[in-house]
Formats: sequence, C-alpha cells, structure tokens
Amino acid sequence: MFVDTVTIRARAGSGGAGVSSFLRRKGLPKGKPNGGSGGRGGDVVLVADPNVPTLLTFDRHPVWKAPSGTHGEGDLRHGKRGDDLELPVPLGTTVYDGSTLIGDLVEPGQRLVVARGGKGGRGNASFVSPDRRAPTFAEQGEYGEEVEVRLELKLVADAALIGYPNAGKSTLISRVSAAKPKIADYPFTTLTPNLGVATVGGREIVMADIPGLIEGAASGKGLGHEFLRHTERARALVVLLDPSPLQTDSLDRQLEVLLAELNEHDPALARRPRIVAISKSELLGDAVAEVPRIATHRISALTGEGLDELMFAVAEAVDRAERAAPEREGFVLHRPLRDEFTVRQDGGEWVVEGIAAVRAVNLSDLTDPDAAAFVNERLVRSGIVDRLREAGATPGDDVRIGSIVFTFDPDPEAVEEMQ
Ligand SMILES: Nc1nc2c(ncn2[C@@H]2O[C@H](COP(=O)(O)OP(=O)(O)OP(=O)(O)O)[C@@H](O)[C@H]2O)c(=O)[nH]1
Ligand SMILES: [Mg+2]
Repeated sequence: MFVDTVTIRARAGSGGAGVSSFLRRKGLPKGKPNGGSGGRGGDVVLVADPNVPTLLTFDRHPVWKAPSGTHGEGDLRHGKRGDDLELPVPLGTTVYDGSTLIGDLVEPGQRLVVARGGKGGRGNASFVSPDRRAPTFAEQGEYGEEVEVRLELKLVADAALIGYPNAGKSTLISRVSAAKPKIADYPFTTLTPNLGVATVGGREIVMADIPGLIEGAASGKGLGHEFLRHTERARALVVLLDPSPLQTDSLDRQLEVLLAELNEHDPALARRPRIVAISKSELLGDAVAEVPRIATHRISALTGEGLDELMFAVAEAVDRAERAAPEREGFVLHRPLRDEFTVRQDGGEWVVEGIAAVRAVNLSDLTDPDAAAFVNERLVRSGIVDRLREAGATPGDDVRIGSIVFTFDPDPEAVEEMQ
C-alpha cells in the first residue's frame, strides 16, 4: 500500500522532577542541600531514510511518544535524560504545522525535531545562594511539547512519466528498470506511483510512473490531482502520447490536455525540461501526418523500438537540469520557541499562559516561603509582572497560571531591588 499523506501526533518526553534533599551531618543543623536535578525529556525527531518507501507506518500508528526523563535523587544524583524518539520517514517528506511548511527532508539523514522534550527540574542544591543557604524547594520537570503535524510525501525522482491512462507508462518503466508494476488494458491500472531505477550509460536514473492524467486532473478529476505533486520534484518529464485507436483523443489533443494540467497544477512544471514520445509506435503504421512535430521520440515497449534513444535523451535532460540547478537540499525551519507567555483577562481574573509562565511557578512546594519568594522573583524577571501591570492589573487582583491562583501584589521596592 502506498500512503503519501498522514497526520501524526507527537509528544515529546517530559522532564524529570528535581528533588529536595539534605545531607545531615553533625554541626549542620539544617543539613546541606544535595537534591539532584531531573533528566530532560526526549525529543521526537523525523529522520529522512532512503530505506523507507512510504508513510504507511504512520497511517497505522499516528501517535508517537518519546520517553520522559527520570527524576533526580539525593546525593546530587541527576536523573537520566529520555532518549530521543527517531522516526524514519521517506526521502521527499514535507512536514506541515497547520499551513506552515516546517521541513522538507530530502537528504538521507536530514533531521527535523517536531516536538521538543521538556527540561528537567532542578534540585534544591541548584537554588543555593548567599541569601538562601538551605532552599527546601525543587523544580518540577517541564511537560514535553505535544504537536500535530501533517506529513506529505513528494517522491524524489529524476524523471516522471506523464500520460493519459493506458498510454503505456507502466509498461515502459517495466522495460527500462526492474520495477514490476501492474499492467493492463484498461485505464487507471496504476493507482499509486511506482519508482524504477534505470541504468543509462553507467548512470542511474530514478523514474516515477504515476497514475494516468485526464482532463481536469489538476482540479481533482480522476487520480491525477493526488499524484500530480509527485511530478513536482522531477528534474525532467517524459510525456507519453498514446496512438492506440482505443484512445479517443488525438495525439495533439493529448499533448494539449497534459500540458494544460501540468500548468494548472504548477506553472513551473510546464516549464520543466520535457521529452515528448509516442508510445506503442508499432501501431502507428504510416500515420505519420498525425504525429505532433514536437514528439521527438517514438517508442514501443512491445518491440523495444526507440527505448535506448529515449533513455539517453532522458539522462541528458536530467544532467542538464542538474547542472543548471544542482542543489536539491531540502530545508528545516528553525523556529523560535512558542510564545514565551501571554496575558489575558478572563472573567474576574488575569490568566497568564505560555512556557515562561509555567516555568515561573513549577516548583514542588509553593507553600514553602522560600519557594514563594523565588516564584515572585521569577515573575518579575520574566517580565510577567510588568506585563500584568501594563495590562491593567492592580494589587489584589487574582492571577491564574495553570492551576495556581495567587493575588497580584507587586511590591515596588522588592521589584526595584531585583532589577
Ligand atoms: N501495442 C502495444 N501495446 C502496449 C505497448 N505498451 C503498452 N501497451 C499496452 O497498453 C495497455 C496499457 O499499458 P499500461 O502500461 O498499463 O498503461 P499505463 O499508462 O500505465 O496505464 P494506467 O496505469 O492506467 O495509467 C496494456 O494493455 C499494455 O499491454 C506497446 O508498446 N505496444
Ligand atoms: Mg500504469
């Protein structure tokens, strides 16, 4: 089965919690803080892999989770980080977050982190400072990112075969490569693209046999719409015209329709180097007058006529295109982390959301006075207090971050001191 679009949910691992722990010794009444930090959660990473033919795995398993980090322990032992979850995807996989293209994986080994693991929480030993010698609080781990992304496979082929249904595309690819597609005397035999590797003068040419195109394919008719995009990456196109009496459209008309569909799908496709060939040439007989002049090749997969010449021409067109635009590197969008925080009013309270907000309050025990002071410090430093004030919050208002509600009480002096 050929699967070329899927939507997956990926959840990165959460960070492990830091712990609060003390080494008790004689002469140290409170003990020395020695709580270790939690390990980071694993990322979910897509990795382009030439051995993966389709996105089938993701159709069957749309949900993936990377392991979380483990928590820290006393004696300054830190938690283990969660392993990254690497998901192999076919070469030519494009990745969308909503309508934003965030990656195009075409080089073997190219990687795209789709969900970032949560940071581990720090243990109480990390919070020791001159005026806080024995902190009793520790940080909780951060949640791993959870995302939904759409994967779309666009085959990476050197040349793509374009033609009406039944034109002989599959037969041709079966003659020039080891591909064994289904061949039959009815239209739409090929329902999913086939890739074949042809060897031409010592060079390998990857050819794609895609399902037949009919008039209106670019706007969704037949199967063409779904598969036209597999031609997008081809360096050269081979247009096959079918002279068989079963084909009702003339060769000229076939060419006209095919080029119009390519153009409608993507005008760049209509400008792509192309070779026009008449298939089933042994059926042509003397009907030379009917052959469009632009058709430079006549081939017969049945008799073998013209196949070598065609493949040399294809190799040459691919070479030329490669020299003109050698790079086909794909890309990975490096995005900033999502919004640090946002402030909005909801009913009678202020709601602060976002990663910086969650970070500010993610301590193990907020009832601890030390911890409360530390949270205050962070709310000021991260700019959340300023933003609340700008938005119109006044002392005494309720502020909610996640499940925690506290009273807005900015102490101007304390704020000055900390800045
Ligand atoms: N006479 C003759 N028939 C051919 C030749 N090449 C292919 N055919 C026949 O044409 C019919 C269609 O061939 P396919 O290769 O399945 O055509 P296709 O373009 O892949 O068709 P779809 O997959 O439906 O788009 C089959 O009956 C083939 O045997 C040829 O060179 N000469
Ligand atoms: Mg076919």
